[in-house]
Amino acid sequence: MGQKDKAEKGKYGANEISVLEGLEPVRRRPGMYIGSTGIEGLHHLVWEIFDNSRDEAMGGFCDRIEVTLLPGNRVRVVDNGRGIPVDMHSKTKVSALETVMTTLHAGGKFGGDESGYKVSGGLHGVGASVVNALSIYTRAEVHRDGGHYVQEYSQGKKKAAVKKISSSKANGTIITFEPDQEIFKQVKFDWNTIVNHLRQQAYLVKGLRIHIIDAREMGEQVLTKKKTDLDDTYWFADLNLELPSTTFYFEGGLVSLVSFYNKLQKPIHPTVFYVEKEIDDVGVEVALQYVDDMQSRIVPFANNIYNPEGGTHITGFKTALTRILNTYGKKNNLIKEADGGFTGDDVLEGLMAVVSVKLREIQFEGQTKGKLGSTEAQGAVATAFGDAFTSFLEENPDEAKSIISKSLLAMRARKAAKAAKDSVLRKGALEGMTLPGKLADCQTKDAESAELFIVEGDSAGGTAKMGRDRKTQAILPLRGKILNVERARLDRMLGSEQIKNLVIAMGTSIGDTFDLSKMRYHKIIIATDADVDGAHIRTLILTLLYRYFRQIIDAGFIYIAQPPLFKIKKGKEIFYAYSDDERDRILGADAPRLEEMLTESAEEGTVEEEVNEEEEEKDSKKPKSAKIHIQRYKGLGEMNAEELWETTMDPARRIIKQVGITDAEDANKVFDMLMGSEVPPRKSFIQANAKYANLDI
Ligand code: 0RA
Repeated sequence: MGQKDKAEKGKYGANEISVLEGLEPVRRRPGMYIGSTGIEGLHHLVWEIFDNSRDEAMGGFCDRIEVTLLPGNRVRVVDNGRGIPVDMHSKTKVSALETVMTTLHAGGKFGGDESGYKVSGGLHGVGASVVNALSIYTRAEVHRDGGHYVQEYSQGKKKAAVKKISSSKANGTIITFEPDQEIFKQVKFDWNTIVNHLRQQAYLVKGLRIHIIDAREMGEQVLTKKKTDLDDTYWFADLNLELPSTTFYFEGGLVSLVSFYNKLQKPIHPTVFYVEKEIDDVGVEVALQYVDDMQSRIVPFANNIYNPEGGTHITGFKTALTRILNTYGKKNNLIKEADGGFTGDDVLEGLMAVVSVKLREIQFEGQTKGKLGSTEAQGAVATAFGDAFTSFLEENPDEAKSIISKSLLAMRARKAAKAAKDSVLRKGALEGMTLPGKLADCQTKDAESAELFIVEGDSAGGTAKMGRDRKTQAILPLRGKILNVERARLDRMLGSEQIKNLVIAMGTSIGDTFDLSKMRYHKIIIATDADVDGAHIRTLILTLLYRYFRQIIDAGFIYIAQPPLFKIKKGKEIFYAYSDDERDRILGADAPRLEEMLTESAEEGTVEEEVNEEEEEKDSKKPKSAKIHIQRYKGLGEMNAEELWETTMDPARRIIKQVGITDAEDANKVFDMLMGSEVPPRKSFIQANAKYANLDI
């Protein structure tokens, strides 16, 4: 259930709740309420129940929460808050507890609750009914008003009325639930997922103690026996059960979180900056510390929900940070006139920050809660953080100096990188260079008929040299590995031997002295393998051309080779297939059977299978077909010189695709994406996009 729904319903008191819906919609469309019925949705149930207790803690009514994984897929969440009210609701004539647990959107104020924290006040228990609806068993226990009250449910329906089972001096709520296997694909809670989520929550609510216990391996009766001598809202954590368990308690809140993140780092100033302030109804909390590192990390939360894509609060934070460091630096003569000023990126280097906002009405951008959209957060963070950070710098001049020095360092590095790049691009950087030794040039000096094949790897390069028409075709092998290693910065690549080789071979020079008329080949043909590395190298070359040699693309000089994927021998005849479809067309009636064999052993690379001729003969309707032999090419290196010539290089028979500016533009975008630090998305992206479109034959 979204925070927005909670917030909206929060405007109504218990007696004013007009729309009390049953829980059927939740069971009909669980995804709408918990995101999915997969592993994430399953854990969402725990978060929903936990959030209710956490909200109670944020209101200052509770300082301890315990989450236990029980045998039989049950989860038990205990808090020592006020307890969900159990008194009669004047309109529905049922216990407020029952209303909270069995009706949708029942998040009104109960028992005159005016005191809660603005985010949580009066919004309690909203998600509980959703969890209840999706559980085959739920038990709600409340310790409140001198009694211990209990009600049980199945699939959101109560089994009986709320019952007082004993007296109790305690206060608090215990919810035990067992997810319904009819709803969830797999009911298996993940210990690490739960621990990581709850650790983060412990940091966000300072002073809150959170116990997590894994009692899944323990007999239920042991737990029941042990409880007798304890307080009614009993804590398994106090029972010495010798179970896997962990407790989180961070007095420092976000300051502790920043210190935790920086545990393995070298801070460049001792104090973790911290501010907590409310501006125009927006609660703002920021903690930060700079470390001796190039990376930066800003961790954003809105109403304690992590926002991996940032949003308005982060925009406000970054703007204020840049402005304030510039103002302070200039005012105190730490930034010289000639330095200009810090950019947004300069002040981020080495920064570790947590930004957390609390809003009454929360809006996210897009489908997920990944990005905060609430506009008021931007100004509130900028003001609250800005004022406090200015004071911090003024009160701690030594720390201020360290931070400014760090940003100055980043700024100078940025300027040096730009100067280095400019100097490569400057007049004559490549002048007087001789043609690279790696290049096997062609004989003709007539650029119009000359072609340059860029081939992946020395071995394919060797084959291409043997297979080519040396009169018009030049070969430049590129080593794939180097390009991968040096992918970090394009401008740095211009310093790489391999890229230099390519630029010198083309003859046009680069930057100010670029001259299209000096182009030595009017066809540059990129021939990389049909795999991930090949796609990567192709992207890199296209990006380089897009950024520094756009005129060459516009002139139509760039092509991509299209080697065949299969070689098919039918008796004495040889066919090459450039796609799966084409392979099937060539195979004709034999296709289905071969398809099977291919997919079975495709992982091994080369597949060589023959159709069983005896089986063929059994099928009397079909004429006896010839012996069939099929080979899948994974790379150019698998072909011999003759095959490479016939299929990929011979102008009369080959297929090549001309690269247009939009292809290069796309490559440029992909290149930017590939620079991200996460490997799996990069890899899958390349794999998904490794095929070409629009073939010119
Ligand atoms: C409504 C009103 C009050 C507390 C709660 C709900 C409440 C809900 C949950 C759910 C889990 N733990 C909870 N603890 C409290 C306040 C009633 C009052 O004013 O005393």
